[in-house]
Amino acid sequence: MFKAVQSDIISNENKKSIENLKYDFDYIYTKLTKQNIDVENIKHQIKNFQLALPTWGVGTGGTRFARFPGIGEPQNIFEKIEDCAVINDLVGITQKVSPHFPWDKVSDYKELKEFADSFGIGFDAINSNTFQDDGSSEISFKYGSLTNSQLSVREKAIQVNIDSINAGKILGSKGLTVWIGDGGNFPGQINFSNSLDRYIESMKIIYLSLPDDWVIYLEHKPYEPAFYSTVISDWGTSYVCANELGQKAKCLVDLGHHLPNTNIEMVVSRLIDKNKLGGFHFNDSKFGDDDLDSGSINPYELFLIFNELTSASIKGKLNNIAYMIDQSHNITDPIESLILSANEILFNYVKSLLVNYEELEYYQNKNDPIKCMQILKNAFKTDVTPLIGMVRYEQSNAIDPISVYRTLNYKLNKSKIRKLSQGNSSGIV
Ligand code: PSV
Ligand code: MN
Repeated sequence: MFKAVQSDIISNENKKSIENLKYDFDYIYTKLTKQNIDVENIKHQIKNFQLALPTWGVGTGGTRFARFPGIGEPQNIFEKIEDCAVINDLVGITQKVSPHFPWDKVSDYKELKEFADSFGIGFDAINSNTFQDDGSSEISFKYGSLTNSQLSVREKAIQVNIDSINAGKILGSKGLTVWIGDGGNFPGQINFSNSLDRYIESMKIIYLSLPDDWVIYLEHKPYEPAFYSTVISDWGTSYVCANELGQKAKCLVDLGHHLPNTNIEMVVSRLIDKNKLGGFHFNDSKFGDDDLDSGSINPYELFLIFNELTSASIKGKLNNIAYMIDQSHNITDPIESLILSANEILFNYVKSLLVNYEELEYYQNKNDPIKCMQILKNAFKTDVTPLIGMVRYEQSNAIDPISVYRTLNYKLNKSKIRKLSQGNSSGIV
């Protein structure tokens, strides 16, 4: 198997920080053990945590105003996988990549799978793109895809999804994520009822092509690109549709896809209780679907979401949850943003493992909000960096991934081989 980052580079860099790490680890080990927390078990959970990287996330993103491509940007899915392999070699929890078809152009899926295999990278959920086309065909997604009033357009959108499933079968994926941008910009433009009926009808046809061991993730979003109404606008609509489709249909929660002030952790709890939570697209935001780096604005929210997941998991209420990142890196080297985001997500997951949920429930039942808040805050304030660092050290990943990455001059080296991406027009990738 190829290593995107040579093992000796990582081990040499690790040598520089191991002494400090051991000191910090011993401290946290003793502290947590005194609180009756099984540190070995937490290390085990860290080793099992997996988070998929989006292929579109390793390219420089942009807004509708501009895009400023960075040097050494990946130009195709093969180069994107190479960048994802760099991240995985450093952090060790991102073994899978979530592609976007037909955004990612592939002529031979077998060749792609072999290439990814050679780096130890697998494929997570396939994202189907029916929110865009080049406008050259009369059968266009301009006025919607799966909900379009024209049967020919709906059929085309259904086919994109079936093609995505077929591609995913070759790649070893087990899921399809469907997000549609369908909606309207003007009151009266869209018949709310007819468009939802058409969505369900189209999705039922796609569902028939879904293998039994797959999950179809329904991703909702309140607005954008349509600014007046969106067909699958909220988790309630998503839940209703997932129920109509059947057991293999689950709801996907993208953290940016909620109206301001939505209590996302409560949405998560509701979906868990109804056995309809499928997975996440992690990112952070201040105003809307900003697609900022996970945990960069509101890490406490991330922690509270993981509290719901961890407490449900302890009660045996959680099935496989697909964790994915979905961000747009407009001004940073996407590799650095993804490393730090993977860290933030993992940190907050690990912090949720420190909460004593029995004790929390005891104080909830005693109606003691201060004690409840303290239990959560104490876990959130605990620095779990040494626990994660030690697991990384033991697994030959980087104790400090960003500093190792910077020693590689990776993008500068790649810029000699990869040409500067064309144009600085807007768009995600
Ligand atoms: C839409 O905003 C979204 O969150 C969907 O997941 C898309 O597939 C992704 O972003 C990429 O644009
Ligand atoms: Mn998303």
